[in-house]
Amino acid sequence: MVYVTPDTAAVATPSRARSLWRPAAAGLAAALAGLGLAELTAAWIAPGASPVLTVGALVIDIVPAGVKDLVIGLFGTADKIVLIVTIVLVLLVLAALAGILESRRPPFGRLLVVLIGGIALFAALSRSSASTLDAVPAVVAMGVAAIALTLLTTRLPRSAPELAGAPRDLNGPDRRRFLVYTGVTAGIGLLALAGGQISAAATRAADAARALFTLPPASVRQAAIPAGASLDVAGITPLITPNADFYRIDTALSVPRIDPRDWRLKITGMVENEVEIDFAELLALPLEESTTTLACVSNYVGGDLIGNATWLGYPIRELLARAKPQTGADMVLSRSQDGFTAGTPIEALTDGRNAILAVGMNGEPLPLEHGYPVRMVVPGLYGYVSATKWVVELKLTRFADEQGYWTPRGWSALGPVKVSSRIDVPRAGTSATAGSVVIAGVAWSQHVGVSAVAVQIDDGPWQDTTLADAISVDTWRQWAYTWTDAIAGDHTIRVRATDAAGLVQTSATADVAPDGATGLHEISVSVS
Ligand SMILES: Nc1nc2c(c(=O)[nH]1)N[C@H]1C(S)=C(S)[C@@H](COP(=O)(O)O)O[C@H]1N2
Ligand SMILES: [Mo]
Repeated sequence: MVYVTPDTAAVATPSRARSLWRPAAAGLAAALAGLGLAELTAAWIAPGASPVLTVGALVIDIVPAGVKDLVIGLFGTADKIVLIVTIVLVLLVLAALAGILESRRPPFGRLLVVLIGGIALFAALSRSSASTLDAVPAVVAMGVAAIALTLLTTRLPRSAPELAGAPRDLNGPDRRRFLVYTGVTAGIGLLALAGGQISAAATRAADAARALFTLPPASVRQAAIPAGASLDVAGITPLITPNADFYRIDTALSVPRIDPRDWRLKITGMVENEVEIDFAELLALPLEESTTTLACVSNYVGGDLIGNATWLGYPIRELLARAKPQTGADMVLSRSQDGFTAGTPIEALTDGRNAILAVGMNGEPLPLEHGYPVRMVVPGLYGYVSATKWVVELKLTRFADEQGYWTPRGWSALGPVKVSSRIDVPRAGTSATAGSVVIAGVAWSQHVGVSAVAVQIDDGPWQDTTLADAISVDTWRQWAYTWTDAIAGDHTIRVRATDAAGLVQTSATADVAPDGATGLHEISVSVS
């Protein structure tokens, strides 16, 4: 057989482009076939090991926090789609390169394929919940792509006659055969890719159906929410965040899908008795309802990575009491099915607050993306050190010995929520009509409680606002203030909360890392 040689490209300028695009197309088709069959395999036998998603998870794990924050800032919640599209684009560029390499310097194209496959294999197996089955999609990708690449590049139309000055018939049998092979290979890849998506969607639908089971009634009901806890102000954040609007933060590219019949929680580590409990046993315990505001440490001042829900669950302290922690243990390292961990002080789980293993959220089973079937909710602590979703293990240990997922990545081992407040109306940057303008929002200091909220207009004095009734110290409180003499012009409005311990929200700004943002939420409004 005759390969397109670098000499061909160098000498025969008109055929140079042709001599590049055909091998590139061969590489692309080989990659599509490999990727498609690998994604299909993943959807069938290893739902957690989709090569694109596991490589994406690897990227999330290794990129520096600063880059992550930048990307989240740029693309908001589209960040995962952007990541997946980027991975696919990089793959396609490398695939074209592999085709060109293989046509000129075999076997370097195949070596590149093996290298890419090796990265996918590493990504699949480095997940903490990885099983040997998870290696299969990456191996399929590597094998299929390498074989397809070899077959296609050895069927490239011969270019020697072009070099000899006698251009081939470009519609000749070699070219047609090459096009057919390439087209069929790419077609198989696309069909497999589509099949994988359909199969994954079917799994998702089945899991959603399973999630529609009926929750048992609460043994301890949440005390009725006082009527005065909600202020009648248009545009204010609702007191209870609907599940569909609840912020979502996690490191999981594909939501873990746990069959509740398979779910088990183990309490391990520094305990007298290891405890294991399954889902039916958990549901049979006296479940309690409690309303708790959950906040993310990455919530910047004025941001919306915070939500308030009524959770149904079982107190973690009761299960810890069964396990009998040994003296010296000061941390519960909770682990999710997908490997995320959070280190929570035992104190916060046993001091009587509503620290629960939650199964329900606002009257529904936990939505899949909020931790179905079981997650932790601990009032007073940021989610990254307490709110493990898809939780499967509680390990009693010591802060001196172990760290939760985010701690080695630049976040504090301890994450108590900081007192903060936010202006929801008027919306930042909007205009208002001169005269009477209602300013309103929410303020929080979980497990301490909010005792006062004040606003400042331009550089005027701080004015006390009207606080709605509290549900409990664990939830945010709405507040409102009527600005009676708003005059035309541009104005700045600031808000400041004071917690029940007398701590006034600081105006000193701090970044979200390592333990939560500080500063005052400030908006600009133009009055006309
Ligand atoms: N399994 C798992 N649980 C997790 C996380 C995660 O990445 N994986 N992120 C935590 C963080 S940082 C936050 S703020 C809360 C968010 O919970 P939500 O998505 O239900 O709002 O979940 C916590 N629990
Ligand atoms: Mo978070």
